[in-house]
Amino acid sequence: MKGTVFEHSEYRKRQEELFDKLPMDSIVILPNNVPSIRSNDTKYPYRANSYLMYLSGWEEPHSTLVLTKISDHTNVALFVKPRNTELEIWEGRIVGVEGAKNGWPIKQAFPNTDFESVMKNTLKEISNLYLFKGINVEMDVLVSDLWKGDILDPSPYVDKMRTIKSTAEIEIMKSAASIASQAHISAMAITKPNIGEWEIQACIENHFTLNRSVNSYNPIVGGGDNATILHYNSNSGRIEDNELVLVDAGCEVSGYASDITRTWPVNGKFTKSQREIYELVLEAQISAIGACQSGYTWDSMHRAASEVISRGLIDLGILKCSKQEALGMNLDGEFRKFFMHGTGHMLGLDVHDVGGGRQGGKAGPVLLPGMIVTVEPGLYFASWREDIDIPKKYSGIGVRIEDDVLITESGPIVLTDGCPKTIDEIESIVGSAL
Ligand SMILES: [Mn+2]
Repeated sequence: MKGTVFEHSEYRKRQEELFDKLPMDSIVILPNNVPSIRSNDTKYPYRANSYLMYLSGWEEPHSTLVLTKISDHTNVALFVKPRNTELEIWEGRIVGVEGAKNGWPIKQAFPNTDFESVMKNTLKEISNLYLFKGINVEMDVLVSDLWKGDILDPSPYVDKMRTIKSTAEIEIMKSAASIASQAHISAMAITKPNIGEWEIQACIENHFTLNRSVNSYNPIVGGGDNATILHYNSNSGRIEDNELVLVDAGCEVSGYASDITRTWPVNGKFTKSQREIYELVLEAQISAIGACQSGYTWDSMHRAASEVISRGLIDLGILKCSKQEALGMNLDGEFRKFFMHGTGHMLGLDVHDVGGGRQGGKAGPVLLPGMIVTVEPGLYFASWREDIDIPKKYSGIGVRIEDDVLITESGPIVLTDGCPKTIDEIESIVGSAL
């Protein structure tokens, strides 16, 4: 049975850091995700809650982590599903109470059936109750029955910790980045005109599985106009000879995500119009990566990307307005018609990880060494949009380029730099495996 991803000392350090932030006589309750049904009695693949993995390394469902700090004495307890031979014959081995106590960074383990009675006693001694709400509805209801005071939210404390990745976390994220980079290269290499979007998806997922990782989100493979749908994921179209394909796919290794987008021509050669848009997005992306500096505010990368995009849209004759109108007072100008999302997000246990900011005109949090962010500007010219008036040669083009970037004292490190993004590199790889 598999144990924790990291040394126990790493989890204990995280628990201590949380205890330091809690007032005296506090309890933190953190249930695991509830398994969800796909169809009749088959379930979706189970994924443990990111906070629970972060604080304890525990992954089994029907479990709850409880941290208490009562007059200077701290305790970490886990309520778990008890061993059960009959159930284990069908569903696999269960770690159980003894196993949890011996193999996980906790002080006490109880069967989950004891949760309510243990809580009734513990709650008599505490004054502040923190609950990770919205993870398990039954738990939310039970806690509000047992506790009549305010229910506090512990997530801001842990979110702040989760934004700064440890050396061990960075190592895992490097490996997720490198597997996903290779997957994109393999997909480029088998691409040819008339390929099905699903064939590119299959190539990428095959690479993930062979490297013992899973999707960190459903891959987006959009050819031609489908590339202009931001969350397209039916991946069911064929891609014609002169079209681009946009592939947004990342994997998860030991709970940690990578997130890469590349856009390439299915026939291996960018047309002049495709090249103009691609080069503009690439310039914006490189400029935004340059803004991933320790001490810069969250909005810096979006500002850098938006400035390049705004200027470029004017130069290409797509926007017919001043630079100021294109950019807008709060990065909300005309360019938003074609670049309608943010430039990036935090990356970690969640693909859209905790601790980032909104990307409008607000400064947001300060970037610090150990943070990992994505940088992913894009431009989308859907041919079906009636609200835009653009040169016909750009109609049906969607381009996004996304890398995963580690902030360090000495500047940004692109973890996904194994994945080619220059026009020359891409043109030499597309179709090379055929
Ligand atoms: Mn992303």
